[in-house]
Amino acid sequence: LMVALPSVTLGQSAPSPAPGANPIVRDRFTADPAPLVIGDRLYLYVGHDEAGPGEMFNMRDWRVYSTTDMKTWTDHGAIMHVHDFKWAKKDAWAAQAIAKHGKYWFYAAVEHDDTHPGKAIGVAVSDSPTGPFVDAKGSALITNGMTPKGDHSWEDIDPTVFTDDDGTTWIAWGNRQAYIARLKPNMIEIDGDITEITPPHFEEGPWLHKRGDLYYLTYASLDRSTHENERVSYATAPSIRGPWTYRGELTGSARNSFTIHPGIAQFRSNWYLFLHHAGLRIGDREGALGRRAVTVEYLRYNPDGTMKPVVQTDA
Ligand code: FUB
Repeated sequence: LMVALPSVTLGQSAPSPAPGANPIVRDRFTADPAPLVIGDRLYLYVGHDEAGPGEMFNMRDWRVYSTTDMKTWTDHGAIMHVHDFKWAKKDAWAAQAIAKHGKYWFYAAVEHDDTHPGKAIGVAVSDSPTGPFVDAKGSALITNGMTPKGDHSWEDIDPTVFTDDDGTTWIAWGNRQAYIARLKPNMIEIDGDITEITPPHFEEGPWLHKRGDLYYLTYASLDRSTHENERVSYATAPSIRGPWTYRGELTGSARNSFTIHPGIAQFRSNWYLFLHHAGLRIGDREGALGRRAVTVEYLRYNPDGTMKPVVQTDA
């Protein structure tokens, strides 16, 4: 006998409406959302998708939007162009900003020039969350060859930065392998070892956050045996140094963008999960792998600290 079960797994909460209309930005294609809360305002750093026919990605600058109510958004424009990193060739890929020492630090993945072929991570700085940001180091913070494994040229992407209660800022990143390292107080140098922390099915897009006593490593996961799109999965730990315990999937498969790229923030009393999909159409331009749209959903926790499943909504 087959019994039709509700699509929501028992013990999990039903999907709840998104906090505002999705996608957040409708007049251009945006990707790789990275929230940063400063006082009563949430800033959202995004990549800017401009892929044309036959192009996988075409990303040249980063933009920032902000909100005070999660419904209406202010467009602060482009905050940095990929060529503002003089050593970068192209590809303004995923980034995250963090506040420290009264400044705003912006960590971003790009394609390095031919002196260090492959993806690399740069760091830029500004006095304002809305920029303009300038290269803080004059060279890459992380380049090919620095990591313990380093088996492919696009490994050093998708930086996430997190300041622990003791004031130490950590950076995690990676593609197929996830790495973590401490940043020096100057924010522009790695301090000590780079450690591999790859959780199950890790693909890319790590995001570090803490709630209560628990540390979370949330990421885009890919089960290579299923040929599905990325999902969001996560692990938790009692300390930023681990050990990390895999907690399973947070979302279903990305609808149509292949990538999904999580970003998490607490704003006022709620927690939010930012993602992207490829469901936006602008004029005759359809959404695609390289024409994405950032979205936001409520993020809720169980009493044991695990996160309730999130369904990506359209509105
Ligand atoms: O946006 C370019 C790349 O696609 C990012 O670095 C990945 O996380 C994926 O979203």
